[in-house]
Amino acid sequence: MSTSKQLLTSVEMARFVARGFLRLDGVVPPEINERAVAALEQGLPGVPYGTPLAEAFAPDTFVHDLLAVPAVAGAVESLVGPGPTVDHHAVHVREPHEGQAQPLHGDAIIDVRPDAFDIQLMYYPHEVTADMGGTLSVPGSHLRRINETDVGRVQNLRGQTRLTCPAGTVVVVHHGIWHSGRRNDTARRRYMFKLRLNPTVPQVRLWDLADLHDPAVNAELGAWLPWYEQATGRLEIYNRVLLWRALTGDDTFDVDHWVTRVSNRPALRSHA
Ligand SMILES: O=C(O)CCC(=O)C(=O)O
Repeated sequence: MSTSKQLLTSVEMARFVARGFLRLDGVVPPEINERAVAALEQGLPGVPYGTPLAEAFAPDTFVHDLLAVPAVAGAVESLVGPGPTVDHHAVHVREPHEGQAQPLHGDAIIDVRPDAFDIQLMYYPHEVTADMGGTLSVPGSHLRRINETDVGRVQNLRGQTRLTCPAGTVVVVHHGIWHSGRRNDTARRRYMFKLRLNPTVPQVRLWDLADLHDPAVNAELGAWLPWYEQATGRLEIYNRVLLWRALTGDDTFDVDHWVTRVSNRPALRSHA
């Protein structure tokens, strides 16, 4: 296994900005997964809010080794930069034959920061099959700001995904993504370890910029998702442009002139 960080490409960053998540399937080696399952069964000690990530987990813990996996380290650095702090972590269990699912929710009250976001790592140390209560999420929902479970009455949205994955999968999500743990119809506990990280640096041009001008970046940022309404869905694209401008420092970037048009405020000229 390579030990260096694998930074995200611009196309991957644009996909994250558009969809609110990034899947890293099976990137964590079996040895770490086995230690993780044993640790999650026991429960993990808490970490005070704001602890520097580098100090939060001792070198002999699975979390320390999880964060050193090059694909994970590269995604974290690309999205929140060096030196993030721990917001909180949690062990999410879907109990065997629990009989119910969680309501759809976002892990945030309405959060209108235009130029900063937190990430959450969702780590699945064992395989998650279709009947095991994999996390349901709604691609492209992260910029539709909601207040926690206020969307709990929503049952199904076109394009939602219910996670199935191999052992050792990490899904990195924007803090605003709508999601819920589903019903586990198996006899086995389903574990997921969640770690929320706060940036401590401006989230500007932190990834591998080699493909910044690849047309695929624009295609990702303009992608229409199946649950978007004809009119309101336009606001998702608009908000992606604002976030991409913040992340790149390029305040001329646009998709279809939408942000440029409404930012146009010619200054009054003084007449001599
Ligand atoms: O258990 C799951 O799949 C998701 C749980 C979760 O992320 C939450 O409760 O916020």
